[in-house]
Amino acid sequence: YVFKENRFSYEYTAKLVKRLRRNQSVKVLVADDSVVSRKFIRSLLEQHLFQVIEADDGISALETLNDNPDITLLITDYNMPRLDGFGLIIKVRERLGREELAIIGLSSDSDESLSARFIKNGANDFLQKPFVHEEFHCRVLTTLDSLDMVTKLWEQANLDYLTNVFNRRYFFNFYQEKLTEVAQKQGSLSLALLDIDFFKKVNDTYGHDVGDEVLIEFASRLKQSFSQHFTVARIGGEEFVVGFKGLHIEKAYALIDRFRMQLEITPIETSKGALTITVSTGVTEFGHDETVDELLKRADTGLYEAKSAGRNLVSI
Ligand code: GH3
Ligand code: MG
Ligand code: MG
Ligand code: MG
Repeated sequence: YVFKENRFSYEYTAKLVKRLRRNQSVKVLVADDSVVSRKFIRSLLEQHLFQVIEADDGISALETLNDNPDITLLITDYNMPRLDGFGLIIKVRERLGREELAIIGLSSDSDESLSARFIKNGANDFLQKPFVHEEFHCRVLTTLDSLDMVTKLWEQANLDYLTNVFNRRYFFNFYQEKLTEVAQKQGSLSLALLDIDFFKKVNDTYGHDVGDEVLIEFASRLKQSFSQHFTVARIGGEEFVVGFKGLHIEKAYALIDRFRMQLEITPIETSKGALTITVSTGVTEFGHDETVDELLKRADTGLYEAKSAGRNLVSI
């Protein structure tokens, strides 16, 4: 029998290189009270180029996770002082789901029920010590591969395919949660609904592909301007929203109006030349107990006014 994927084939090497490159960006936290065990696991992980952080018990593991939100894998021992492996993962899972952080439990304890209990409490996998190196690597890689897959699925479900900002589905599913949170904390939130002016004319004059180029660049500028602190989503063809959590309407208005002016004076480069694009926007502020739909409806009224008043305007 000839294996399709030959060890020395280009495809095999390419896959390996891709994995190693992925591993370099993966931070792994190893929680174990035994220094020897920690160093051993570190050396195994470092052979595969992972970044490794160590914690000597459950409590310090929690603190380390808090300080390093970019950790993607936790490998934890069972028996540890202060807080054991179960206590640790129960605490961790209150905050981080399986799609955010992968956990592999480890123990040299001979109790056969450990593995099932680890997984029931939120671990993705379990390894009995002592283990064969190859098994350790297989489990780590499989766990990370499935995390990657979940992330990809999540992105495909929630990001807009053309512009890579959040899509309509994300906005309607998740923004309600934000509103509830703001209402509970008596905070403020404003919402802007943006619609590109005469966009149909771009398509009609230059073709649909150029229309797409404009949408991509428009979204990228929105992202550049706002996504670090706020939510940017494409909810229709050439309609976008920016959710300004924490801002009253005056401030949101000022930010959006600055964006509007900047857009007007900075033409968008396309394959058919530079095009001057303008946008009309309705901005509104969240009143408590409102739904996303109600909020959006009011923003839409503002948008309609901005269009009627001549476009390239922001209306409250
Ligand atoms: P107004 O100033 O009143 O907003 O005029 P408008 O032409 O922008 O508005 P209208 O709603 O009539 O046109 C929106 C157009 O956007 C129509 C549709 O073909 C186009 N469109 C929607 N989605 C896409 C897309 O993904 N790519 C491209 N190229 N065009 C799209
Ligand atoms: Mg221990
Ligand atoms: Mg429109
Ligand atoms: Mg339009």
